[in-house]
Amino acid sequence: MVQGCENVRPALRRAPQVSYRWVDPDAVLNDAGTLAVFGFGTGAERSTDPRWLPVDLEVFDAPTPLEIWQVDGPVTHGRVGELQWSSGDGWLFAAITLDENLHGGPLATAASAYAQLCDFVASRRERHVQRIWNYLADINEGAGDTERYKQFCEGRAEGMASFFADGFPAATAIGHHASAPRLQVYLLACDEPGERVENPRQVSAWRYPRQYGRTPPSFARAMALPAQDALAISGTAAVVGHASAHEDDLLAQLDETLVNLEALLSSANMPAGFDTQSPLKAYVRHPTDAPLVREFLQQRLAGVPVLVLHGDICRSELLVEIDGWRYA
Ligand code: 3EB
Repeated sequence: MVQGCENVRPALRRAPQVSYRWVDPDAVLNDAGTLAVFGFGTGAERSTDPRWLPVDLEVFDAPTPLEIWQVDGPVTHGRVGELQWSSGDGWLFAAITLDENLHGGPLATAASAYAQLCDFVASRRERHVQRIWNYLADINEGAGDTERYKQFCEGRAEGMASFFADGFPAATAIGHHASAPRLQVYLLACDEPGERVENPRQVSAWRYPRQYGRTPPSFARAMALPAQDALAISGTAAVVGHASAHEDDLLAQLDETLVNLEALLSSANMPAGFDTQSPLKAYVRHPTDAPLVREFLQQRLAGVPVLVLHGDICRSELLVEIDGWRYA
């Protein structure tokens, strides 16, 4: 009998547990296994811990919960240059917050953020990026190819260079309303690859036609994490094919978004629907729409934890976008 090591595979990593909790950030940061803690809006507390990230998006609910990522086992953390990071059990959190005024506009800032993040991840054992979040100011400012989101897309592609030649991670890109033009990018990576998932109802974003910009958006619709025990779902809106559907119709856009989310679950062989363990975020363009979005989600996704945030979607005709997690 031939004994080889070719069949020996490392144990696949259990997905980080993502939850929203109304707790004291310092207490959570003291818990073993805390990989990252997110606060939202201008009221968010400050901490120098590299696992703490105050996100520039306001929440429509009070009191505002924290978002917490937990892994099995001890976590180490640090800062390198403008980056903050933490790692544990084969998982890596890394984040960068850059002021556009110091980097020369949305394109150059995105290029710098992505170059720094990719350089850092390349130096790590956890080099398989699963999921990225991008928050930038005034995302729909500017016309045509000069729209800030399109400039961001060009800078992102430039900064990534060939790092994602095998395929893009899942992502979200949302506009914030903070007073400073900050770009925040944060990611989750693993020491094992995940599996990219596309939505058969939608043209893959990196194949969008020219009308959406010179550089198509660099993201997959979802990522099945290495152990296939969780699906990381990208920002999902009322896009069918490559076109925006139901212009100016909030409820129809919400309906279409849920159809897209279900199509993704099915495409990933995940059980249909969302449950109490599947935290989602809804990004709402107009604050006056927030109560209606909340009511719709309470009816259609009863019991599902949904954080409703004030965020602009990268196409100005889209009023709402949803992202999040589905655990198997
Ligand atoms: C869309 O489906 C909506 O640029 O990273 C969703 C998720 C969208 C991620 C990104 C953009 C991004 O095209 C927009």
